[in-house]
Amino acid sequence: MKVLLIRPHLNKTVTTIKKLMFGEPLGLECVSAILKEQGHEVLLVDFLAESKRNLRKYIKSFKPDVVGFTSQCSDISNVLYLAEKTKKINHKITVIVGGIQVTITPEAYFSRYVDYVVKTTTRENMKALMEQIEKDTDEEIMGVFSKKRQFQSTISSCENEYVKPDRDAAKKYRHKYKYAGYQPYATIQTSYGCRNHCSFCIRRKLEGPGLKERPIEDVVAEIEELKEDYVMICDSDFLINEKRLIRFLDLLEERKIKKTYICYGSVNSILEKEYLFKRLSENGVKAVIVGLESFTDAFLKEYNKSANLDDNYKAVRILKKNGIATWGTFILHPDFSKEDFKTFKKYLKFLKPELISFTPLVPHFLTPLYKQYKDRLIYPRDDYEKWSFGDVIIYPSKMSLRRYYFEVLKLGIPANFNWCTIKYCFTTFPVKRNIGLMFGFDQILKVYIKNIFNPKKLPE
Ligand code: B12
Repeated sequence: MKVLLIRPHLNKTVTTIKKLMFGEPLGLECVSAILKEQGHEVLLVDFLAESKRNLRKYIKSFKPDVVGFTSQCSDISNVLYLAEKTKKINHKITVIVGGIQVTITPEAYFSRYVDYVVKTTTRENMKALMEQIEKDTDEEIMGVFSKKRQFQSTISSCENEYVKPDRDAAKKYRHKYKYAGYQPYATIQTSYGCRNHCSFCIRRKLEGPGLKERPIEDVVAEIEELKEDYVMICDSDFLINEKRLIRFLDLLEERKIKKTYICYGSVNSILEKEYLFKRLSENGVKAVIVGLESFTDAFLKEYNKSANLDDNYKAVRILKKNGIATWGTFILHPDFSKEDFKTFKKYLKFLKPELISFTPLVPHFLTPLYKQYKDRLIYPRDDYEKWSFGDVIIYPSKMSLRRYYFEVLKLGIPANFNWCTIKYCFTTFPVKRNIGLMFGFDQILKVYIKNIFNPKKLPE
Protein backbone atom coordinates (compact mmCIF):
# COMPACT_ATOMS: atom_id res chain seq x y z
CA MET A 1 0.00 0.00 0.00
CA LYS A 2 1.02 3.63 -0.40
CA VAL A 3 1.36 5.53 2.86
CA LEU A 4 1.81 9.28 3.20
CA LEU A 5 3.29 10.17 6.62
CA ILE A 6 2.88 13.77 7.77
CA ARG A 7 4.24 15.86 10.61
CA PRO A 8 1.79 18.78 10.93
CA HIS A 9 2.76 22.43 11.06
CA LEU A 10 2.59 24.26 14.39
CA ASN A 11 -0.22 26.66 15.12
CA LYS A 12 0.88 30.26 15.43
CA THR A 13 -0.89 30.37 18.79
CA VAL A 14 1.50 27.86 20.38
CA THR A 15 4.21 29.37 22.57
CA THR A 16 7.16 27.47 21.20
CA ILE A 17 10.92 27.22 20.85
CA LYS A 18 10.51 26.00 17.28
CA LYS A 19 12.54 28.87 15.83
CA LEU A 20 15.45 27.99 18.10
CA MET A 21 15.30 24.26 17.71
CA PHE A 22 13.47 21.61 15.78
CA GLY A 23 14.62 18.26 14.64
CA GLU A 24 13.84 15.31 12.45
CA PRO A 25 10.44 13.65 12.96
CA LEU A 26 12.01 10.61 14.60
CA GLY A 27 8.70 8.91 15.35
CA LEU A 28 7.58 9.10 11.72
CA GLU A 29 10.98 7.87 10.56
CA CYS A 30 10.48 4.79 12.78
CA VAL A 31 7.02 4.21 11.33
CA SER A 32 8.45 4.63 7.84
CA ALA A 33 11.11 1.99 8.61
CA ILE A 34 8.46 -0.49 9.80
CA LEU A 35 6.21 0.08 6.81
CA LYS A 36 9.04 -0.23 4.29
CA GLU A 37 10.22 -3.46 5.98
CA GLN A 38 6.68 -4.75 5.47
CA GLY A 39 6.73 -3.89 1.76
CA HIS A 40 4.76 -0.63 1.69
CA GLU A 41 5.65 2.47 -0.29
CA VAL A 42 6.15 5.52 1.95
CA LEU A 43 6.39 9.26 1.44
CA LEU A 44 7.26 11.39 4.49
CA VAL A 45 6.27 15.05 4.47
CA ASP A 46 7.36 17.48 7.17
CA PHE A 47 5.04 20.49 7.34
CA LEU A 48 7.16 21.90 10.16
CA ALA A 49 10.01 22.26 7.69
CA GLU A 50 8.08 23.26 4.56
CA SER A 51 7.43 26.90 3.97
CA LYS A 52 4.50 26.18 1.67
CA ARG A 53 2.49 23.25 2.92
CA ASN A 54 0.27 21.61 0.41
CA LEU A 55 -1.68 18.58 1.48
CA ARG A 56 -3.73 18.49 -1.71
CA LYS A 57 -0.62 18.47 -3.90
CA TYR A 58 0.86 15.47 -2.06
CA ILE A 59 -2.39 13.54 -2.07
CA LYS A 60 -2.97 14.18 -5.78
CA SER A 61 0.57 13.30 -6.84
CA PHE A 62 1.39 10.40 -4.47
CA LYS A 63 -2.15 8.94 -4.39
CA PRO A 64 -1.85 7.36 -0.93
CA ASP A 65 -4.12 4.61 0.38
CA VAL A 66 -3.30 5.66 3.92
CA VAL A 67 -2.35 9.01 5.44
CA GLY A 68 -0.64 8.88 8.86
CA PHE A 69 -0.13 11.88 11.13
CA THR A 70 2.21 12.22 14.08
CA SER A 71 1.16 14.42 16.97
CA GLN A 72 2.44 16.25 20.03
CA CYS A 73 0.14 18.09 22.44
CA SER A 74 0.55 21.25 20.39
CA ASP A 75 -0.65 19.55 17.20
CA ILE A 76 -4.07 18.15 18.03
CA SER A 77 -6.20 20.79 16.31
CA ASN A 78 -3.94 20.76 13.24
CA VAL A 79 -4.04 16.99 13.00
CA LEU A 80 -7.83 17.00 13.16
CA TYR A 81 -7.98 19.79 10.59
CA LEU A 82 -5.63 17.95 8.21
CA ALA A 83 -7.51 14.68 8.76
CA GLU A 84 -10.76 16.39 7.76
CA LYS A 85 -9.10 17.95 4.72
CA THR A 86 -7.69 14.56 3.69
CA LYS A 87 -11.12 12.93 3.83
CA LYS A 88 -12.63 15.81 1.88
CA ILE A 89 -10.01 15.44 -0.85
CA ASN A 90 -10.56 11.68 -1.04
CA HIS A 91 -12.88 9.92 1.39
CA LYS A 92 -11.43 6.51 0.45
CA ILE A 93 -8.13 7.33 2.15
CA THR A 94 -7.66 5.70 5.56
CA VAL A 95 -6.47 8.18 8.17
CA ILE A 96 -4.31 6.98 11.06
CA VAL A 97 -2.83 9.02 13.90
CA GLY A 98 0.08 8.25 16.25
CA GLY A 99 2.74 10.00 18.31
CA ILE A 100 3.49 11.10 21.83
CA GLN A 101 0.19 12.85 22.59
CA VAL A 102 -1.75 9.95 21.12
CA THR A 103 -0.06 7.73 23.70
CA ILE A 104 -1.14 10.16 26.44
CA THR A 105 -4.68 11.11 25.39
CA PRO A 106 -5.85 8.88 22.51
CA GLU A 107 -9.42 10.10 23.09
CA ALA A 108 -8.49 13.58 21.82
CA TYR A 109 -8.33 12.12 18.29
CA PHE A 110 -11.58 10.15 18.30
CA SER A 111 -13.13 11.97 15.35
CA ARG A 112 -15.21 11.08 12.33
CA TYR A 113 -12.26 11.99 10.11
CA VAL A 114 -9.81 9.61 11.84
CA ASP A 115 -10.03 5.85 11.22
CA TYR A 116 -7.35 4.54 13.57
CA VAL A 117 -5.73 6.01 16.66
CA VAL A 118 -2.46 4.18 17.37
CA LYS A 119 -1.51 4.42 21.04
CA THR A 120 1.57 2.24 20.90
CA THR A 121 3.66 1.26 17.93
CA THR A 122 5.27 -2.11 17.29
CA ARG A 123 6.09 -4.08 14.15
CA GLU A 124 3.38 -6.55 15.09
CA ASN A 125 0.52 -4.10 15.55
CA MET A 126 1.49 -2.10 12.46
CA LYS A 127 1.43 -5.32 10.41
CA ALA A 128 -2.00 -6.23 11.78
CA LEU A 129 -3.25 -2.70 11.14
CA MET A 130 -2.06 -2.54 7.55
CA GLU A 131 -3.57 -5.96 6.83
CA GLN A 132 -6.84 -4.85 8.35
CA ILE A 133 -6.90 -1.74 6.16
CA GLU A 134 -6.05 -3.77 3.06
CA LYS A 135 -8.61 -6.52 3.71
CA ASP A 136 -11.23 -4.28 5.30
CA THR A 137 -11.65 -6.46 8.40
CA ASP A 138 -12.32 -5.19 11.93
CA GLU A 139 -10.72 -7.40 14.58
CA GLU A 140 -9.22 -5.72 17.63
CA ILE A 141 -5.52 -4.82 17.49
CA MET A 142 -3.32 -4.25 20.53
CA GLY A 143 -2.72 -0.55 21.14
CA VAL A 144 -5.05 0.56 18.33
CA PHE A 145 -8.45 2.26 18.64
CA SER A 146 -10.58 1.89 15.55
CA LYS A 147 -13.50 4.01 14.37
CA LYS A 148 -15.24 0.86 13.17
CA ARG A 149 -15.31 -0.26 16.80
CA GLN A 150 -16.46 3.16 18.03
CA PHE A 151 -12.91 3.65 19.35
CA GLN A 152 -13.56 1.07 22.07
CA SER A 153 -10.75 -1.26 23.03
CA THR A 154 -10.70 -4.21 25.39
CA ILE A 155 -7.05 -5.16 24.84
CA SER A 156 -4.55 -3.37 27.04
CA SER A 157 -1.75 -1.51 25.34
CA CYS A 158 2.01 -2.17 25.44
CA GLU A 159 5.21 -0.12 25.07
CA ASN A 160 6.65 1.20 21.81
CA GLU A 161 9.19 -1.06 20.17
CA TYR A 162 12.58 0.38 19.23
CA VAL A 163 13.00 0.57 15.48
CA LYS A 164 15.99 2.04 13.66
CA PRO A 165 14.65 5.22 12.05
CA ASP A 166 14.50 5.50 8.27
CA ARG A 167 16.44 8.76 8.18
CA ASP A 168 16.46 8.85 4.40
CA ALA A 169 12.71 9.43 4.50
CA ALA A 170 13.34 13.00 5.74
CA LYS A 171 16.38 13.54 3.48
CA LYS A 172 14.89 16.55 1.72
CA TYR A 173 14.51 18.42 5.02
CA ARG A 174 17.57 17.34 6.97
CA HIS A 175 19.62 20.48 6.27
CA LYS A 176 16.95 22.54 8.06
CA TYR A 177 17.01 20.73 11.40
CA LYS A 178 18.69 22.90 14.02
CA TYR A 179 19.42 22.61 17.69
CA ALA A 180 20.30 26.03 19.12
CA GLY A 181 23.56 26.83 17.27
CA TYR A 182 24.05 23.39 15.74
CA GLN A 183 22.71 22.87 12.23
CA PRO A 184 22.09 20.43 10.65
CA TYR A 185 21.78 17.86 13.40
CA ALA A 186 20.48 14.34 13.89
CA THR A 187 18.63 12.91 16.88
CA ILE A 188 19.19 9.49 18.38
CA GLN A 189 17.58 7.68 21.29
CA THR A 190 19.81 5.11 23.00
CA SER A 191 17.78 4.32 26.12
CA TYR A 192 14.26 4.59 27.50
CA GLY A 193 13.21 5.59 30.99
CA CYS A 194 15.26 7.07 33.80
CA ARG A 195 16.41 6.18 37.28
CA ASN A 196 15.42 9.53 38.82
CA HIS A 197 11.89 10.34 39.93
CA CYS A 198 11.51 14.09 39.35
CA SER A 199 7.96 15.01 40.28
CA PHE A 200 7.21 17.09 37.16
CA CYS A 201 8.60 14.70 34.53
CA ILE A 202 6.33 12.70 32.25
CA ARG A 203 9.05 10.83 30.42
CA ARG A 204 9.21 7.96 32.92
CA LYS A 205 5.48 7.54 32.48
CA LEU A 206 5.78 7.51 28.71
CA GLU A 207 8.87 5.37 28.36
CA GLY A 208 8.00 2.89 31.09
CA PRO A 209 9.38 2.43 34.60
CA GLY A 210 13.05 1.55 34.98
CA LEU A 211 15.84 2.09 32.51
CA LYS A 212 16.06 0.14 29.25
CA GLU A 213 19.27 0.56 27.31
CA ARG A 214 19.96 -0.36 23.72
CA PRO A 215 23.23 -2.24 23.12
CA ILE A 216 25.85 0.48 22.84
CA GLU A 217 27.47 -1.29 19.85
CA ASP A 218 24.22 -0.77 17.90
CA VAL A 219 24.09 2.85 18.99
CA VAL A 220 27.64 3.57 17.80
CA ALA A 221 26.96 1.78 14.51
CA GLU A 222 23.89 4.02 14.06
CA ILE A 223 25.94 7.14 14.87
CA GLU A 224 28.61 6.10 12.39
CA GLU A 225 26.01 6.01 9.62
CA LEU A 226 24.74 9.54 10.36
CA LYS A 227 25.58 12.14 7.74
CA GLU A 228 25.30 14.99 10.25
CA ASP A 229 28.26 16.12 12.37
CA TYR A 230 26.04 17.19 15.25
CA VAL A 231 24.14 14.57 17.19
CA MET A 232 21.59 15.13 19.91
CA ILE A 233 21.13 12.14 22.19
CA CYS A 234 17.58 12.54 23.43
CA ASP A 235 17.60 9.97 26.29
CA SER A 236 16.37 11.32 29.64
CA ASP A 237 19.87 10.82 31.04
CA PHE A 238 22.60 9.50 28.77
CA LEU A 239 25.20 9.62 31.53
CA ILE A 240 23.76 7.01 33.91
CA ASN A 241 25.68 3.84 33.15
CA GLU A 242 29.45 4.15 33.69
CA LYS A 243 30.43 0.87 31.99
CA ARG A 244 28.26 1.66 28.99
CA LEU A 245 29.77 5.15 28.67
CA ILE A 246 33.29 3.71 28.77
CA ARG A 247 32.37 1.22 26.05
CA PHE A 248 30.83 4.09 24.07
CA LEU A 249 34.10 6.02 24.27
CA ASP A 250 36.19 2.94 23.44
CA LEU A 251 34.12 2.35 20.33
CA LEU A 252 34.27 6.00 19.21
CA GLU A 253 38.06 5.94 19.59
CA GLU A 254 38.51 2.53 17.90
CA ARG A 255 36.41 3.60 14.94
CA LYS A 256 37.76 7.17 14.90
CA ILE A 257 34.27 8.64 14.90
CA LYS A 258 34.45 12.41 15.18
CA LYS A 259 31.17 14.15 15.87
CA THR A 260 29.79 16.70 18.31
CA TYR A 261 27.23 15.46 20.83
CA ILE A 262 24.63 17.21 22.93
CA CYS A 263 22.96 15.00 25.52
CA TYR A 264 20.71 15.21 28.56
CA GLY A 265 22.50 14.34 31.80
CA SER A 266 21.47 14.53 35.43
CA VAL A 267 23.52 16.12 38.18
CA ASN A 268 23.96 12.85 40.09
CA SER A 269 25.25 11.13 36.94
CA ILE A 270 27.80 13.90 36.42
CA LEU A 271 29.04 13.88 40.02
CA GLU A 272 29.44 10.10 40.09
CA LYS A 273 31.89 10.00 37.22
CA GLU A 274 33.88 13.22 37.27
CA TYR A 275 36.95 11.46 35.89
CA LEU A 276 35.17 10.54 32.63
CA PHE A 277 34.36 14.04 31.46
CA LYS A 278 37.77 14.86 30.02
CA ARG A 279 37.48 11.83 27.76
CA LEU A 280 33.84 12.55 26.95
CA SER A 281 34.83 16.07 25.92
CA GLU A 282 37.77 14.84 23.80
CA ASN A 283 35.37 12.54 22.02
CA GLY A 284 32.92 15.29 21.17
CA VAL A 285 30.45 15.64 24.04
CA LYS A 286 30.29 19.44 23.98
CA ALA A 287 27.05 20.26 25.75
CA VAL A 288 25.00 18.60 28.45
CA ILE A 289 21.41 19.65 29.06
CA VAL A 290 21.09 19.56 32.82
CA GLY A 291 17.86 19.98 34.78
CA LEU A 292 19.11 22.42 37.41
CA GLU A 293 15.54 23.54 38.03
CA SER A 294 15.87 26.07 40.85
CA PHE A 295 17.81 28.28 43.21
CA THR A 296 16.69 26.90 46.58
CA ASP A 297 16.90 23.46 48.11
CA ALA A 298 13.24 23.74 49.12
CA PHE A 299 12.10 23.92 45.49
CA LEU A 300 14.51 21.13 44.51
CA LYS A 301 12.92 19.03 47.23
CA GLU A 302 9.43 19.77 45.97
CA TYR A 303 10.54 18.60 42.53
CA ASN A 304 11.95 15.44 44.12
CA LYS A 305 15.37 16.08 42.58
CA SER A 306 18.12 13.72 43.58
CA ALA A 307 20.54 16.66 43.85
CA ASN A 308 20.80 19.79 45.99
CA LEU A 309 22.13 23.27 45.19
CA ASP A 310 25.63 22.33 46.17
CA ASP A 311 25.55 19.33 43.83
CA ASN A 312 24.26 21.53 41.01
CA TYR A 313 27.17 23.92 41.48
CA LYS A 314 29.73 21.10 41.47
CA ALA A 315 28.22 19.54 38.34
CA VAL A 316 28.38 22.82 36.40
CA ARG A 317 32.02 23.24 37.49
CA ILE A 318 32.95 19.71 36.37
CA LEU A 319 31.52 20.37 32.94
CA LYS A 320 33.19 23.80 32.64
CA LYS A 321 36.58 22.42 33.69
CA ASN A 322 36.38 19.93 30.86
CA GLY A 323 35.25 22.32 28.16
CA ILE A 324 31.68 21.08 28.14
CA ALA A 325 28.86 23.62 28.16
CA THR A 326 25.99 23.37 30.62
CA TRP A 327 22.65 24.03 29.00
CA GLY A 328 20.73 24.55 32.22
CA THR A 329 16.99 24.10 32.30
CA PHE A 330 14.98 25.75 35.07
CA ILE A 331 11.41 25.72 36.29
CA LEU A 332 9.41 28.86 37.02
CA HIS A 333 7.43 28.13 40.16
CA PRO A 334 3.97 29.74 40.47
CA ASP A 335 4.71 30.70 44.09
CA PHE A 336 7.67 32.92 43.20
CA SER A 337 7.58 36.35 44.82
CA LYS A 338 9.29 39.44 43.34
CA GLU A 339 12.12 38.78 45.77
CA ASP A 340 12.43 35.20 44.47
CA PHE A 341 12.82 36.45 40.91
CA LYS A 342 15.63 38.73 42.09
CA THR A 343 17.35 35.91 43.97
CA PHE A 344 16.96 33.67 40.95
CA LYS A 345 18.66 36.26 38.75
CA LYS A 346 21.58 36.56 41.18
CA TYR A 347 21.88 32.79 41.40
CA LEU A 348 22.14 32.45 37.61
CA LYS A 349 24.86 35.10 37.58
CA PHE A 350 26.74 33.10 40.16
CA LEU A 351 26.21 29.67 38.58
CA LYS A 352 27.00 30.76 35.00
CA PRO A 353 25.57 27.95 32.91
CA GLU A 354 26.42 28.63 29.26
CA LEU A 355 22.81 28.46 28.07
CA ILE A 356 19.68 28.87 30.14
CA SER A 357 16.08 27.97 29.46
CA PHE A 358 12.98 28.32 31.62
CA THR A 359 9.74 26.39 31.63
CA PRO A 360 6.76 27.36 33.74
CA LEU A 361 5.83 24.53 36.11
CA VAL A 362 3.47 22.19 34.25
CA PRO A 363 1.52 19.88 36.58
CA HIS A 364 0.85 17.25 33.94
CA PHE A 365 -1.96 14.89 34.84
CA LEU A 366 0.43 11.96 34.55
CA THR A 367 2.47 13.37 37.45
CA PRO A 368 1.75 13.74 41.19
CA LEU A 369 1.81 17.53 40.74
CA TYR A 370 -1.57 17.48 39.04
CA LYS A 371 -3.38 16.69 42.27
CA GLN A 372 -1.44 19.37 44.10
CA TYR A 373 -2.22 22.17 41.61
CA LYS A 374 -5.54 21.02 40.17
CA ASP A 375 -7.44 23.86 41.85
CA ARG A 376 -5.09 26.55 40.60
CA LEU A 377 -5.12 25.75 36.89
CA ILE A 378 -5.51 28.62 34.46
CA TYR A 379 -6.31 26.34 31.51
CA PRO A 380 -8.23 23.07 31.66
CA ARG A 381 -6.47 19.81 31.05
CA ASP A 382 -7.90 19.50 27.55
CA ASP A 383 -6.70 22.92 26.37
CA TYR A 384 -3.81 20.89 24.98
CA GLU A 385 -1.89 23.67 23.24
CA LYS A 386 -1.50 25.51 26.52
CA TRP A 387 0.07 22.43 28.09
CA SER A 388 3.07 22.48 25.75
CA PHE A 389 5.48 23.88 28.35
CA GLY A 390 5.53 27.41 26.94
CA ASP A 391 2.75 29.14 28.92
CA VAL A 392 2.16 29.82 32.59
CA ILE A 393 -0.67 27.47 33.47
CA ILE A 394 -0.89 27.71 37.27
CA TYR A 395 -2.17 30.94 38.81
CA PRO A 396 0.72 32.69 40.59
CA SER A 397 0.10 33.05 44.32
CA LYS A 398 2.22 36.14 45.06
CA MET A 399 1.33 38.46 42.18
CA SER A 400 -1.03 38.92 39.27
CA LEU A 401 -0.55 36.82 36.16
CA ARG A 402 0.38 39.91 34.20
CA ARG A 403 3.04 40.89 36.73
CA TYR A 404 4.32 37.31 36.73
CA TYR A 405 4.88 37.43 32.95
CA PHE A 406 6.67 40.74 33.42
CA GLU A 407 8.96 39.23 36.07
CA VAL A 408 9.71 36.26 33.79
CA LEU A 409 10.62 38.65 30.99
CA LYS A 410 12.87 40.65 33.35
CA LEU A 411 14.59 37.42 34.33
CA GLY A 412 14.78 35.99 30.82
CA ILE A 413 16.50 38.91 29.14
CA PRO A 414 19.68 39.01 31.31
CA ALA A 415 19.64 35.20 31.53
CA ASN A 416 19.98 34.95 27.77
CA PHE A 417 21.88 38.12 26.94
CA ASN A 418 24.81 38.06 29.36
CA TRP A 419 28.54 37.99 28.76
CA CYS A 420 28.97 34.27 29.59
CA THR A 421 26.24 33.20 27.14
CA ILE A 422 27.21 35.65 24.40
CA LYS A 423 30.88 34.63 24.61
CA TYR A 424 29.93 30.97 24.56
CA CYS A 425 27.64 31.35 21.55
CA PHE A 426 30.08 33.39 19.50
CA THR A 427 33.00 31.05 20.19
CA THR A 428 30.92 27.91 19.54
CA PHE A 429 28.43 28.60 16.78
CA PRO A 430 28.79 30.17 13.31
CA VAL A 431 27.78 33.85 13.02
CA LYS A 432 24.73 32.97 10.91
CA ARG A 433 23.36 30.69 13.64
CA ASN A 434 24.02 33.32 16.29
CA ILE A 435 21.87 35.76 14.38
CA GLY A 436 19.23 33.04 14.12
CA LEU A 437 19.44 32.50 17.86
CA MET A 438 18.95 36.20 18.59
CA PHE A 439 15.81 36.37 16.49
CA GLY A 440 14.63 32.92 17.55
CA PHE A 441 13.24 34.37 20.77
CA ASP A 442 10.84 36.70 19.00
CA GLN A 443 7.83 34.36 19.14
CA ILE A 444 8.17 33.78 22.89
CA LEU A 445 8.92 37.48 23.49
CA LYS A 446 5.82 38.48 21.52
CA VAL A 447 3.61 36.23 23.64
CA TYR A 448 5.05 37.60 26.88
CA ILE A 449 4.87 41.21 25.77
CA LYS A 450 1.28 40.71 24.59
CA ASN A 451 0.38 39.17 27.95
CA ILE A 452 1.94 42.09 29.80
CA PHE A 453 0.69 45.02 27.76
CA ASN A 454 -2.53 43.63 26.38
CA PRO A 455 -3.71 41.27 29.07
CA LYS A 456 -7.35 41.32 27.90
CA LYS A 457 -7.04 37.77 26.65
CA LEU A 458 -5.47 36.59 29.89
CA PRO A 459 -7.82 34.76 32.20
CA GLU A 460 -8.90 36.74 35.29
C1 B12 B 1 13.92 15.39 21.18
C2 B12 B 1 12.72 16.17 21.67
C3 B12 B 1 12.55 17.47 21.21
C4 B12 B 1 13.52 18.12 20.25
C5 B12 B 1 13.28 17.70 18.82
C6 B12 B 1 11.83 17.53 18.48
C7 B12 B 1 11.63 17.53 17.01
N1 B12 B 1 11.68 16.39 16.40
O1 B12 B 1 11.47 18.55 16.43
C8 B12 B 1 13.22 19.63 20.50
C9 B12 B 1 14.10 20.10 21.59
C10 B12 B 1 13.38 20.52 19.29
C11 B12 B 1 11.80 19.55 21.00
C12 B12 B 1 10.92 20.58 20.88
C13 B12 B 1 9.65 20.56 21.42
N2 B12 B 1 9.17 19.65 22.25
CO1 B12 B 1 10.08 17.98 22.61
N3 B12 B 1 10.84 16.28 23.08
C14 B12 B 1 11.83 15.62 22.59
C15 B12 B 1 11.96 14.24 23.28
C16 B12 B 1 13.08 14.34 24.29
C17 B12 B 1 12.15 13.05 22.34
C18 B12 B 1 11.18 12.99 21.17
C19 B12 B 1 11.52 11.83 20.28
O2 B12 B 1 12.06 12.01 19.21
N4 B12 B 1 11.24 10.61 20.71
C20 B12 B 1 11.55 9.38 20.00
C21 B12 B 1 10.45 9.02 18.99
C22 B12 B 1 10.83 7.74 18.28
O3 B12 B 1 9.25 8.79 19.72
P1 B12 B 1 7.80 9.30 19.22
O4 B12 B 1 7.89 10.54 18.46
O5 B12 B 1 6.87 9.23 20.35
O6 B12 B 1 7.41 8.14 18.16
C23 B12 B 1 7.03 6.84 18.54
C24 B12 B 1 5.51 6.68 18.67
O7 B12 B 1 4.87 7.79 19.24
C25 B12 B 1 5.07 6.34 17.28
N5 B12 B 1 4.59 7.38 16.38
C26 B12 B 1 5.01 8.64 16.23
N6 B12 B 1 4.35 9.24 15.24
C27 B12 B 1 3.52 8.33 14.70
C28 B12 B 1 2.63 8.43 13.65
C29 B12 B 1 1.88 7.31 13.29
C30 B12 B 1 0.93 7.40 12.14
C31 B12 B 1 2.01 6.09 14.03
C32 B12 B 1 1.23 4.90 13.65
C33 B12 B 1 2.91 6.02 15.10
C34 B12 B 1 3.65 7.12 15.42
O8 B12 B 1 6.20 5.79 16.64
C35 B12 B 1 7.38 5.93 17.39
C36 B12 B 1 7.73 4.52 17.78
O9 B12 B 1 8.56 4.43 18.88
C37 B12 B 1 10.55 14.13 23.94
C38 B12 B 1 10.47 13.25 25.16
C39 B12 B 1 9.94 11.87 24.75
N7 B12 B 1 10.18 10.87 25.48
O10 B12 B 1 9.29 11.71 23.76
C40 B12 B 1 10.15 15.60 24.13
C41 B12 B 1 8.69 15.96 24.04
C42 B12 B 1 8.06 15.16 22.93
N8 B12 B 1 8.65 17.41 23.65
C43 B12 B 1 7.66 18.03 24.14
C44 B12 B 1 7.31 19.37 23.79
C45 B12 B 1 6.14 19.98 24.52
C46 B12 B 1 8.02 20.08 22.84
C47 B12 B 1 7.67 21.48 22.32
C48 B12 B 1 6.23 21.56 21.82
C49 B12 B 1 7.98 22.53 23.40
C50 B12 B 1 7.57 23.93 22.98
N9 B12 B 1 6.60 24.50 23.65
O11 B12 B 1 8.14 24.49 22.08
C51 B12 B 1 8.69 21.66 21.19
C52 B12 B 1 8.03 21.49 19.80
C53 B12 B 1 8.81 22.17 18.73
C54 B12 B 1 8.84 21.23 17.57
N10 B12 B 1 9.98 20.88 17.09
O12 B12 B 1 7.78 20.80 17.15
C55 B12 B 1 6.87 17.18 25.10
C56 B12 B 1 5.56 16.75 24.45
C57 B12 B 1 4.44 16.73 25.41
C58 B12 B 1 3.20 16.25 24.72
N11 B12 B 1 2.25 15.85 25.51
O13 B12 B 1 3.07 16.21 23.53
C59 B12 B 1 7.86 15.98 25.38
C60 B12 B 1 7.19 14.65 25.69
C61 B12 B 1 8.84 16.41 26.51
C62 B12 B 1 8.19 16.66 27.83
N12 B12 B 1 8.07 17.88 28.18
O14 B12 B 1 7.85 15.81 28.57
N13 B12 B 1 11.56 18.37 21.53
